[in-house]
Amino acid sequence: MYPENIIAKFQEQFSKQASLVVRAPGRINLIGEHTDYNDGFVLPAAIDKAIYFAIAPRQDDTCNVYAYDLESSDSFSISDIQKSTNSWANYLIGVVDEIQKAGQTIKGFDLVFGGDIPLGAGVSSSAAVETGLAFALNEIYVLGLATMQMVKIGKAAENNFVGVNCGIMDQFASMFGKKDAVIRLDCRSLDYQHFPLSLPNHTIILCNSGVKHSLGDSEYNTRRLECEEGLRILGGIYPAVKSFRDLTLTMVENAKDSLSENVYKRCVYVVGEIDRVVVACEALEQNDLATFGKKMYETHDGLQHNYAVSCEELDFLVDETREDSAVVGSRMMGGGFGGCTVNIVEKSNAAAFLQRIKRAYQSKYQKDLVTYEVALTNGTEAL
Ligand code: GAF
Repeated sequence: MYPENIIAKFQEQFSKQASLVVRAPGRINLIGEHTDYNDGFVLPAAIDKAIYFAIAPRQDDTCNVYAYDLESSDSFSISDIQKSTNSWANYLIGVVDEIQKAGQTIKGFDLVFGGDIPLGAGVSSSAAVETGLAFALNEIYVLGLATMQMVKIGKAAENNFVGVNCGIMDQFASMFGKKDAVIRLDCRSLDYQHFPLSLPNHTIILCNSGVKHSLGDSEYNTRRLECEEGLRILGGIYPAVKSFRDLTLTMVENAKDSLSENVYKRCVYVVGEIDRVVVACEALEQNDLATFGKKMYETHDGLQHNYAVSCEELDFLVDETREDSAVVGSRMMGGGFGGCTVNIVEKSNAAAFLQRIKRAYQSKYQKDLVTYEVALTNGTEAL
């Protein structure tokens, strides 16, 4: 049971006690997909699935790290930062690198980490690893980093060391999560607001397609480049446009002939999605779940047809909910090409929904559908 197993493993591995235990949660995102790196809005929340860290400082430059769930260890020096052949270790090494690049002085550490965030399921296990280590190093070496700085260090580790050009949402949600609340983040100004999410009659269920396409990371980076190209061309046509936030669908439509078909579709999606988050948040404030759910379906349709980051299994899972009156909204979540759908489902009908969708998935793909009912929790914290 986490984190006791992590703490015990630390003792066994290093024959001493950990000086700090940290919990860094995964995240869901209710709406606002692929908008974070396009200056848009997102609506994520930290969840009750997390990576736990047992850590102690060392006097020398050595970092001994052990991945509990993978039963794999690695070792590196803070004074000789290089990529590891263990891909999991690169999330940690990247954080150490970015902390040092930020001008902070640290020494080595001993670390055991692991948790119950499903890997490759689009619930940000990697961001949790990054923010958790940034938080832990900030504590044990009393660095005095602001919370947003730690978020940026985690993101920079992923961008510069791991090589995924992600936006800020995942690290932000893992760090800034709050119990029973979603967070509306303006990714341009980094202003944010916690929205209490009280769903007395509904529950949030993730359906894990179990699919992880290896092309996901490279396609993610390609989408970013397509968006940059779109913005560059549209900025040339409309000189006042500095960001996707300055565009309307009519403006994109009127410039259609200047854009390649793919770039046009990406721009239509992004401009539409930024607007959807605004409307969905207003609906949430008015307890208008029906409108919120409708926006979730529109997001999925956009991700499937215009942004082209869905896959057959995710489309199947969403389509299965469309005629189910117990489901308010459903869509693929996260970067795409696999992972989970997020569903808002009536509590009283949740069991029947789960039984039906699991049976349908099994019969279509001969695969067990793993599902999670999630609760919204605080962000990264010392235990
Ligand atoms: C991944 C990225 F890490 C996020 O920054 C975000 O872009 C998301 O995909 C899509 O909304 O989780």
